[in-house]
Amino acid sequence: MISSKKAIELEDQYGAHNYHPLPVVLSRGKGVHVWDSEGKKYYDFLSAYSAVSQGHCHPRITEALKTQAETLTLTSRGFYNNILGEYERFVTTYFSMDKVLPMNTGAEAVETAIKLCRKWGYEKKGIPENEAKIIVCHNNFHGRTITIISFSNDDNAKKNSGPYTPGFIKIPYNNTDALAEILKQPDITGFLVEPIQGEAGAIVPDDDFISNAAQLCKDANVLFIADEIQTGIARTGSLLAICGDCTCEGFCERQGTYTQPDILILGKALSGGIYPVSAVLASKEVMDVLKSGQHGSTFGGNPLACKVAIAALEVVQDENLIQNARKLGKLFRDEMEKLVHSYDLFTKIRGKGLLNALLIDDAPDSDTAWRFCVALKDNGLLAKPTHGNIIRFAPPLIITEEQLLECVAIIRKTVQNFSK
Ligand code: IF1
Repeated sequence: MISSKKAIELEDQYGAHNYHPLPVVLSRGKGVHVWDSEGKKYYDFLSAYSAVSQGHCHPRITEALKTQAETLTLTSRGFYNNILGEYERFVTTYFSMDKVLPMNTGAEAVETAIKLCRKWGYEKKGIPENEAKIIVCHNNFHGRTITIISFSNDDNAKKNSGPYTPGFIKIPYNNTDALAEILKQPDITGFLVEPIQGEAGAIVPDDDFISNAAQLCKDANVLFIADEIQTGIARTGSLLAICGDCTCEGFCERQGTYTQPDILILGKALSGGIYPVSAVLASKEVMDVLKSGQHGSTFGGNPLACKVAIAALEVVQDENLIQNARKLGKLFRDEMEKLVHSYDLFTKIRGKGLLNALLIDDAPDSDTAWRFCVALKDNGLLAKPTHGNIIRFAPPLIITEEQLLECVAIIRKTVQNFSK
């Protein structure tokens, strides 16, 4: 196996420099742990941005992958296959939606949802051709394609990639008055929103923001589009973040303030990080505006992806990951609150379930959060800053209480020996 140093050199020489990774080279993962090329073990508190929620290399999911990989991996949609229909029934039932359009990456699914929403606007709502508008929120993150960055305010991802896609209106996040005002405008076809803004730093809106927003959209005949790519599938202590304060003890008894979206976008943990799988789910009325030849992708809905996704979702249900994320997320924030009160370096901990973020007391353009993550790495815990001075903490949802408390101890030990 090549050394970490050599691996970094190769990426530097032959790879695009579109990332700035923490200086660690991973070569193995199992459960909540990863190992670097020299064999050092770490807790993974990034979980590939919530994709590895079921833990690295979960045996049930890898077994599903291996078995299907030796049977039939890809047929294209030029033919039927014996797995897709089974998956479509499974995933629509799992999320109580009528129909699914299977894709591969999250950004692809977001683009699909935008296309679907616009088409519905023209063909069902009667919006004049090319006039449809979709409302989005400031500081959103929905991917990095040209259309998606067209409505981003992250200049780093946006600059010098115009001309931008028109037809999007930005409003402040967590502001139903601003939404209500914009909804008075004509030609609005959808509202695309993250139920919790992940990349912005685990921004949790008011408890009633999502349900109020969905109601306002319903009253205005506008599609409510939930991007649950990062917040969905048990990450925030409910099946979906739009479930609100879930109290389910079993699997999704639809308690709490569940808000049914018109379009639901999933990705990441839909495959447990084993394979790129994303999905757009919608009501029959919305999904049926797409006719043959109007959308799709070579790998979308391939048998391998479908089997992996079924296994990944079964793990979430069978291992009670919703309840574990809810319980251990609260424990993590309670323990971190003690550190916030004890150390000036920490100004705030926020989040829901096991999607949390720690605010570091320094300027967003400082390297303090980065240096703290490097110090955490040296102490055996991997995490990464989102924007500047915010560190995201998002372990796999299979983490145990004992492991979580060990990680809190690592964070405590690190801050005790850290100087700004
Ligand atoms: C990277 C950020 C997180 C997402 C939401 C769509 C997508 C994402 C809510 C697109 C993807 C990933 C992308 C990943 C880092 C990570 C990320 F830092 F980029 F912003 F999580 F916050 N909607 N988020 O979070 O899904 O096309 O990536 O499958 O390295 O770019 P994708």
